[in-house]
Amino acid sequence: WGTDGHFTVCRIAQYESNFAVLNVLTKNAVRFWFSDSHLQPRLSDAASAAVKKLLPKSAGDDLASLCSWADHVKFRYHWSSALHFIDTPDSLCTYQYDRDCKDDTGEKGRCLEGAIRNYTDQLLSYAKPSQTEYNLTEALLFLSHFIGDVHQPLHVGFTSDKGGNTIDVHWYRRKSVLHHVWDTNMIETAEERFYNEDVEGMIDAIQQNITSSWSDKVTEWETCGRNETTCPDIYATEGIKAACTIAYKGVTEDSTLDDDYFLSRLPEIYLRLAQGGVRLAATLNRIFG
Ligand code: DCM
Ligand code: DCM
Ligand code: DCM
Ligand code: ZN
Ligand code: ZN
Repeated sequence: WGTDGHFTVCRIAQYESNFAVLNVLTKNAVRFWFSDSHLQPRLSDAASAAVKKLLPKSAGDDLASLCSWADHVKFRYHWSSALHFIDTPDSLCTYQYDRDCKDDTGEKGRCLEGAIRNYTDQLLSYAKPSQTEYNLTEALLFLSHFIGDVHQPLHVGFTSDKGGNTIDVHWYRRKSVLHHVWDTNMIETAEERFYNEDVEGMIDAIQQNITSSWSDKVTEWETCGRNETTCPDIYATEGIKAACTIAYKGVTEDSTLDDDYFLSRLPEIYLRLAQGGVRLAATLNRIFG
């Protein structure tokens, strides 16, 4: 995702409604009156406290403000650029860790799933700080970013087109590539058309969906297997399926993508941003217990 996609995923994960803030202020009195589930924050008290403790002061307790940090350090930390995606075999539309999770030199585990597992493990050492050799602030920022990226369908795309990066298209009248359409163009066009150019309006709309039409699915999104802290294999498998049936579908070199494509694919963008936010929160809750 581009900046606004990552911003949205982290904002959904760290969502604190005004009522939730009021809850903390007045403890249980208000909690009793406004106990509807959609007014509850998604992070547990322990996870919320850990996130605030790990964030640098400059972030003002706002995880979303640093959700794109991992993209800004790709050059400083050159080794990290291979961790933002997974390449799967052309046209197969499946993902297998053993087969696919490697970088372009063939080194195993160097992909999105490996990165999510690695930074999840690092953060599990938060409980015993004297023993940890890791920078847990960076681990939190990497994990929050990568759980976002694994929900961008074309970050689990085909190998030969680099997840749609080599597929030239027109986004309305502007030149783009299919990957960028999904990272950025569709989100920005939605903000311009429906939300007065404001990412917050789009986030509100997605939050509304989570608590209404998707409310019966949220528990399933949050669930991992027994004893699992996070489930990047599930998220990546969903990603390549959505890439095949929705993102790549009907697109060829030099396609013009406009209202037909935008309006039919936008619901998938909202769904994946919602799942990313809900699962980031669920993962952090399991990590910080
Ligand atoms: N922000 C963002 N995208 C926007 C608007 C805001 O990423 N379209 C981020 C930038 C700041 C934070 O939200 O980190 C607060 O923004 P503001 O000062 O505009 O409220
Ligand atoms: N940001 C954004 N859109 C905006 C303002 C900010 O995407 N309108 C992003 C850029 C930075 C992050 O938010 O990566 C932090 O912004 P700030 O420095 O405003 O806190
Ligand atoms: N990307 C991808 N699959 C690849 C290569 C890159 O999904 N095989 C992603 C990472 C960035 C974007 O595409 O979000 C552009 O990558 P880069 O800046 O490395 O060209
Ligand atoms: Zn991308
Ligand atoms: Zn990324």
